[in-house]
Amino acid sequence: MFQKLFLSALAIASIANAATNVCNETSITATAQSDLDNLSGCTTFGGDIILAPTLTTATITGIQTISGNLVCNNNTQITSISAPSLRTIGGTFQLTQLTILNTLSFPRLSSIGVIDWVTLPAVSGLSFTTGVTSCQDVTISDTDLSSLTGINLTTVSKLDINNNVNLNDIEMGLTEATYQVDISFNGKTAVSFPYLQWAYNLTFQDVLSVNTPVLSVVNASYLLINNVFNSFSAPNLTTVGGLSIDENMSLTNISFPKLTTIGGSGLQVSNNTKLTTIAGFPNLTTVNGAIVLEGNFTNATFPSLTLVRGAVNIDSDEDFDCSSFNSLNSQGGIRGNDYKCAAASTTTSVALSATATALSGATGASMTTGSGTSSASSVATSKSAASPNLVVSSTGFTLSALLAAVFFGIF
Ligand SMILES: *[C@@H]1O[C@H](CO)[C@@H](O)[C@H](O)[C@H]1NC(C)=O
Ligand SMILES: *[C@@H]1O[C@H](CO)[C@@H](O)[C@H](O)[C@H]1NC(C)=O
Ligand SMILES: *[C@@H]1O[C@H](CO)[C@@H](O)[C@H](O)[C@H]1NC(C)=O
Ligand SMILES: *[C@@H]1O[C@H](CO)[C@@H](O)[C@H](O)[C@H]1NC(C)=O
Ligand SMILES: *[C@@H]1O[C@H](CO)[C@@H](O)[C@H](O)[C@H]1NC(C)=O
Ligand SMILES: *[C@@H]1O[C@H](CO)[C@@H](O)[C@H](O)[C@H]1NC(C)=O
Ligand SMILES: *[C@@H]1O[C@H](CO)[C@@H](O)[C@H](O)[C@H]1NC(C)=O
Ligand SMILES: *[C@@H]1O[C@H](CO)[C@@H](O)[C@H](O)[C@H]1NC(C)=O
Ligand SMILES: *[C@@H]1O[C@H](CO)[C@@H](O)[C@H](O)[C@H]1NC(C)=O
Ligand SMILES: *[C@@H]1O[C@H](CO)[C@@H](O)[C@H](O)[C@H]1NC(C)=O
Ligand SMILES: CC(=O)N[C@H]1CO[C@H](CO)[C@@H](O)[C@@H]1O
Repeated sequence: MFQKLFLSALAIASIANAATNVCNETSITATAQSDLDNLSGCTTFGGDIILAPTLTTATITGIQTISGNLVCNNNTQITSISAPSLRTIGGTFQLTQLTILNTLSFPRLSSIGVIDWVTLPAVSGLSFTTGVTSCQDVTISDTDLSSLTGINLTTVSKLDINNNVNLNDIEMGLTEATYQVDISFNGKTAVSFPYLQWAYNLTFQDVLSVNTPVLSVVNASYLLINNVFNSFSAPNLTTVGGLSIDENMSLTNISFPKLTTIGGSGLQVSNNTKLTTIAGFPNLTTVNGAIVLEGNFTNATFPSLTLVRGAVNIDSDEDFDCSSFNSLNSQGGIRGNDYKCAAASTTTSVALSATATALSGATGASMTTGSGTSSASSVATSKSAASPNLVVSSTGFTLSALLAAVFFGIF
């Protein structure tokens, strides 16, 4: 009786020990389901699990934590990956080039180090019942997902969601994004981050709508390019490092009611075909970089703007009255090296090097001069002729050269 118990205890100890050994491998490559079954006694697997291209399905039973990575790459025959008890992947959950994978079943998974999913064209939904609430770095590209239901993060470093052509809805409880959010080239996606307070860098391209009601700071740049919305509002945004609103063909209305400061990357509003009035910046006082405005606009009003530390380049294909910018310039409010305002009927072009020098107290900068002549199609305005440094030019330099040199260098 005692001997029997003793032997059982030994047997249990030796099984536990064997389990511990296999559980502490730094990496296992599973070429068949039986290789995964070997690990079913491990509550925690200490290393990486790599699913080989020979697998057609994979089920990871028993394991609650994978300390390392879970990887499946370049497998053209796997249809399903599931892990009924898995809660945590400490490293990277990497899935790339899995052409017929259609089932990802991770009902208890809640925490992942990094999500890196690229080219999963048959993955149209996630069976993540509990839902992932912790992940610092997410890349999801080229999947068939229509929503990110099952992934709802409160903080993230990087969120890069691109080329998911059926993705029409992204909603997350994000409060801060410490490095980058880039939502580009998906389906016509409605993006909603109702709790997002700040983001280091934000890019939205090809999206249907953006809802960020409490966003107050974008530290670096905020890019809105090629989107489908006809109206855009950032109701609580006070500070942005740079703001670029380009080629949103349907856009008629923008609203940044609390925006007071734009940083060194400046402001660009370009080629938004239907944006005939550039308004919506009632409180913008300071731009620490350049301003570039291009397109079919007749008005551009910045009632509080007093200081632009970079250049100002305005190019309208319509009748546009440069006078408010001319007076900002003549009052010394434009500190960059160049000021140009060109419209269908008006061109004002000023090299400000000397002015900037005078204002900053520096020496040695030379004043750039234009050709000094007016062509038939461009009439020099006289509103800012009071400035002693004003040089009127119609052909002295091209806007594109200025853009390339002055603006894109900064962005
Ligand atoms: C396996 O890892 C666990 C936890 O890290 C540790 O307690 C145990 O001693 C390790 N066992 C072996 C055989 O390395
Ligand atoms: C799983 O166990 C079998 C039998 O013990 C062994 O042959 C195989 O190598 C193991 N697989 C792995 C990945 O360790
Ligand atoms: C997938 O396979 C291609 C071609 O065989 C190879 O170039 C690529 O590095 C592989 N990718 C991964 C992630 O293993
Ligand atoms: C995401 O999480 C937030 C809380 O962080 C919650 O309010 C929201 O309902 C969740 N959204 C979804 C779609 O589960
Ligand atoms: C911001 O994101 C854009 C692309 O989304 C990138 O090109 C740029 O380098 C980022 N800027 C910073 C300051 O991180
Ligand atoms: C970005 O802005 C937020 C909010 O003001 C601030 O808490 C954070 O430290 C800033 N991050 C960087 C890298 O500047
Ligand atoms: C503009 O700024 C002023 C002063 O900071 C503030 O009182 C006002 O409420 C702001 N306007 C809006 C629309 O936020
Ligand atoms: C705006 O359109 C003009 C004329 O087509 C082009 O030269 C310029 O590069 C465009 N700007 C941007 C930012 O796309
Ligand atoms: C200005 O509008 C015309 C048509 O009205 C369009 O062809 C042109 O592309 C527009 N220019 C810009 C920069 O959007
Ligand atoms: C746009 O400009 C025209 C002509 O300068 C002016 O009559 C009109 O009031 C302006 N509209 C806005 C919204 O500023
Ligand atoms: C609805 C709409 O007009 N969307 C346009 C936004 O801008 C891009 C190009 O800049 C167009 O391709 C879209 O059609």
